[in-house]
Amino acid sequence: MTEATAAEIRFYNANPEHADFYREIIDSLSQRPYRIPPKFFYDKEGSRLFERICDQPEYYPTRTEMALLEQFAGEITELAGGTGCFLVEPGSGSCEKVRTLLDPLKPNTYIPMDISCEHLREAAHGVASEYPWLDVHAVCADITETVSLPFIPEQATRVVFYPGSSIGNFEPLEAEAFLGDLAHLAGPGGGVLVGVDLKKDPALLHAAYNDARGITAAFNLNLLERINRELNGDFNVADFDHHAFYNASAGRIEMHLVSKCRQHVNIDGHRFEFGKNEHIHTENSYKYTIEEFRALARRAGLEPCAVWTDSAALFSLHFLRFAGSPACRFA
Ligand code: AVI
Repeated sequence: MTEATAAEIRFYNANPEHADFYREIIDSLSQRPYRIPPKFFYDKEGSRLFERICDQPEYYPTRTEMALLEQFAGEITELAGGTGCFLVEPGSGSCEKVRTLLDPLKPNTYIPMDISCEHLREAAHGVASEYPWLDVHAVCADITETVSLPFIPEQATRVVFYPGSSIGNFEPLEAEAFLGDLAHLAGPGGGVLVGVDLKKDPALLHAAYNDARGITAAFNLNLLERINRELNGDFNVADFDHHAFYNASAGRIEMHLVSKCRQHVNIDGHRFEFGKNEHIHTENSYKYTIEEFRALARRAGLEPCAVWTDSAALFSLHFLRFAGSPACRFA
């Protein structure tokens, strides 16, 4: 379904939300250990809480990546082949970071994509009204499923922007497959710009996922509230704790929801048992060294062109090309 709206965006709705959410929650809680995919964090409230996480002093990735984007927008534009590309942003969220690129990169069309339709619509309208010269085609879809973008002309240069280290929320093999999809989306001559959180002192990582104001805890627990709201669940949210820690051997932050007592929960007539201290594993956030990530990208069919990092080596920004594209000047 597509519709033109007053703020001059085009909105495509693949309607990803309800049916998938119901099926995947019931399936996930029908197996032990319990595990729910992190993509379900992002209903309207979850998206709002995630934006608040990004503003917390302990959560360094957002401000560090923004500074890198501002500092290197000129080089990024050069690598993108100059102005006039079709800029695709899977998982665009609030569309904040892309604003650092729009003036220097001057894309022909911006294509934000997100699973949270309402949030996407608002964010896309915001971009369209702030940048009246820009065509905005918003696509509401689950980006982990195959999505086609037939409105991009065959000969257009495509740049795929995937910031925020969301790549870290995939298991490494899934990340490789997903990067392979991004490589094909960019195609020969196109580019993929990816933000990747770096391995670092575990104390900094621990603090980033256990902020003092409890916003990350609220974000994690909102998953249970969402199940109650949308799937007729009866989780007593106060009977669960947020638990986040760095698993050094796996190179990832893990987030869990821990049952404080023995209890059972009903979701639309399905009954699920929880022992005291039993966990629902809700997210992994993998951290990579620059070389680990470059190796992953190469396996996905992408050639590393450039990488930028901050002086404290907290975060990295990679520009990659479809393997077989003309050589990268910054390689
Ligand atoms: C979206 N993603 C990259 C965030 C992360 O850091 O893994 C999600 C998040 N979870 C807790 N805090 C932030």
